[in-house]
Amino acid sequence: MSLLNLINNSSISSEFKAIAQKVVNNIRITEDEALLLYTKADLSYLGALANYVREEKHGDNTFFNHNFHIEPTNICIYNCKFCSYVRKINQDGAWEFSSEDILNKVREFDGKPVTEVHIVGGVHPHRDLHYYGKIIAEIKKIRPELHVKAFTAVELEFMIKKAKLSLEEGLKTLKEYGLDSIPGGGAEIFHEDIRKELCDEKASTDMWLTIHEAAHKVGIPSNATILYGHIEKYEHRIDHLSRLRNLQDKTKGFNTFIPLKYRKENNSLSHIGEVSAIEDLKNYAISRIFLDNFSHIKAYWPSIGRSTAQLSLAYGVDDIDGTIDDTTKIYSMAGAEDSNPKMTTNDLVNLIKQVNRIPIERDTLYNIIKKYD
Ligand code: V47
Ligand code: SF4
Repeated sequence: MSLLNLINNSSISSEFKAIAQKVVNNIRITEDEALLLYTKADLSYLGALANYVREEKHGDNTFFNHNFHIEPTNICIYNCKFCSYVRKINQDGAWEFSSEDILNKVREFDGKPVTEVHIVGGVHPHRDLHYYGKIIAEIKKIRPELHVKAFTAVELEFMIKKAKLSLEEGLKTLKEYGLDSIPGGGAEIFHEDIRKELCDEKASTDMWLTIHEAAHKVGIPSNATILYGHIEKYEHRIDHLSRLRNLQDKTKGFNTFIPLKYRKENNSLSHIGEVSAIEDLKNYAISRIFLDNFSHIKAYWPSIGRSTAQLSLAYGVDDIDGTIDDTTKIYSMAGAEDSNPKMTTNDLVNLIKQVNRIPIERDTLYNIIKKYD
């Protein structure tokens, strides 16, 4: 259904017509309206509205990149309840790669057309900013043009503090070592009541937002995430979106928003189960409608599976991340569909073309590398 039909459709209530009217007129929706969307709107209505916003911003263009992940360690001082990945030093299943192991992982991609390395891991008690900074500098020597997107705000807070620098000094120093951007992890849920329940020990909401604001100030762009589908309520998701929308108004430093569905295997929240694919689509759509100042909404396919990622392209999503090349364990350990997440360029292009969208290979900052039409 087109958006105009939707607005004129007599079976749609006046409150939903008013929201659609606002979206068409480029007027931002309120938190109360977002709550109405979460609690009362049909999925078909949400899809039409989110797709309108997506097509106004990007037409049929659908982005992906050639990337790989390095997870230097799963040793972490924290104990987030949703985490399936964390281990303590000497515990079974713990790993830590040496600097040389990490550099060898980069060398494995010699001659392959990757444009980005995504580096995140646990918060290791003995590693500071200079340890990781020097590794980034070595990566840049091996492959100067490779974009280094590294370290969640949670890792950054710890490594900067350990090096006894202020946030701004720490971020500037990492930039000098070669850090190009910051991924969106560690955001989880900003609402303090829920954050306290899930991950009380690690960087607070204010710290996460302060680090991203400071990064934007020193010229380091970043991403943002939400971890949804566990103990939070819709009000908490809206509060999260609202805090991100406010910061983006201030800095314009976020590239993309990535909703991450809670996956239940091998962690201490397993008993609560997972939300449905319908809930995933609804959440993508409302994120797209609410975050009017974010250019991109990304469905990270290793976290939700290829089918839902493909469906999400009709619910506001315009980006499905990258080839990954079987280099991340965060989601396979938490029970996601792909135990060895990896897609070839052909797989990604076909997945996008099958739903009549135009695949675009991008770099991390959304410069177009190749259009597959
Ligand atoms: O912060 C951990 C999440 C995040 C589980 O910026 C879980 O481009 C679901 O942030 N179920 C790290 N999620 C991954 C991340 C990310 C991924 C892809 C792209 C980008 C980007 C960022 O993973 C953590 C946490 O929110 N996570 N455990 C779990 N059981
Ligand atoms: Fe550590 Fe990150 Fe797992 Fe939390 S989510 S325990 S910070 S690795």
